[in-house]
Amino acid sequence: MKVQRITLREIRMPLVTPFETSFGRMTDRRMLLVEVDVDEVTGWGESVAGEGPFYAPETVETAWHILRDFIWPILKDRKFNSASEVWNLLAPIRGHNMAKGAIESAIWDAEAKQKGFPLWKLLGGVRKEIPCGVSIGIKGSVEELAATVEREFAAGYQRIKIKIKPGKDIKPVEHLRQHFPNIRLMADANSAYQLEDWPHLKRLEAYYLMMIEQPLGWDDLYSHAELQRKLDTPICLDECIHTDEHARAAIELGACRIINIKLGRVGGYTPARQIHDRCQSKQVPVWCGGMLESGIGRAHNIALSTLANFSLPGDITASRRYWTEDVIDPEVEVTPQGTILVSPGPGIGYAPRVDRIEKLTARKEILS
Ligand code: OSB
Ligand code: MG
Repeated sequence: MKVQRITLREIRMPLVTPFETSFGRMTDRRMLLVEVDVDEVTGWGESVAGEGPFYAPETVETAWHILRDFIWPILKDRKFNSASEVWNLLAPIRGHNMAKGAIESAIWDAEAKQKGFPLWKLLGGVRKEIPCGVSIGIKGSVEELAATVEREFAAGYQRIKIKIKPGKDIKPVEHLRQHFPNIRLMADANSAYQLEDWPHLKRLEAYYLMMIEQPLGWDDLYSHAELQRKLDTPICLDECIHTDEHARAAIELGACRIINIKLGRVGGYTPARQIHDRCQSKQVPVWCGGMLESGIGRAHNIALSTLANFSLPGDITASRRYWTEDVIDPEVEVTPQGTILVSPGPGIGYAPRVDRIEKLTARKEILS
């Protein structure tokens, strides 16, 4: 295999509803899409880097720079046997997982299309239907939050995750538990707390959450291990796990009991599968996180979620929850049972709508 050409595009789309987390409020998304031409076949990937370095250090700008100035020079004229080798080819570049993940996943899509296979089968997936949960941003009032939960639950979603931050934590969780005693509920703090806040976090245990996601520092495994010893509720790590080595350390230190795997955060399918396999061998369940992706990234998340140890509902939901019109055909839909039926089509199984993508493109660069 050889990459003949890479097309970078930045597209902009407004979110159907603004999304607020402990690190900020998002109303529009800027997304970097990567189109790769590999041996006459086209693959697509999406970088999950944000506009600013507030969830992780990378941004759309840094991902573009790394793809153009460092990744392309490595891949240009380079022959390889399969997409599974790309991660190692990129090893000289330290970090920048979101830039790597965008192109690595696009090359996997191209390989699957070349073989006439669905990508999930090429990856070794075993699930034809994946369980879905929703992630709900911080709301202005508990009533507004409860109304949103009511709607999402009625749509079939199997678990509800709410974003929390200091001052917007115990009350919303307590309110939801009073109104919805039986739903599968969890909270994501996106690193909004300090270890000293542990007695406060302990109060959340009265509401039997499935897990608390990333309560402490974005790169602080050690404090999470201390916190996990004080809590009965499982900690799930998101931001902290950017490599397989971090996953190993987190599990061995007891810093979490569940891991959220995001393709972009770890750098693509090769590291995502390594982390998945490691967790499976240690009986640590995983689920697939989301980053408010367009349909391209969403389709990749679905493929990843077919692996056996993705046993908990992920943050992968219908296109219409985010976009008035998505960039893929068909759009991602969720069944009334809160599942996504995995597409049997080749590659990612959803066709990029290139005409629509072109219309949304704010910037484009072809590397060949
Ligand atoms: O922490 O999981 C997170 C969105 C942007 C950045 C970080 C996170 C999120 C989400 C949204 O929770 C998940 C989604 O619906 O795509
Ligand atoms: Mg998270």
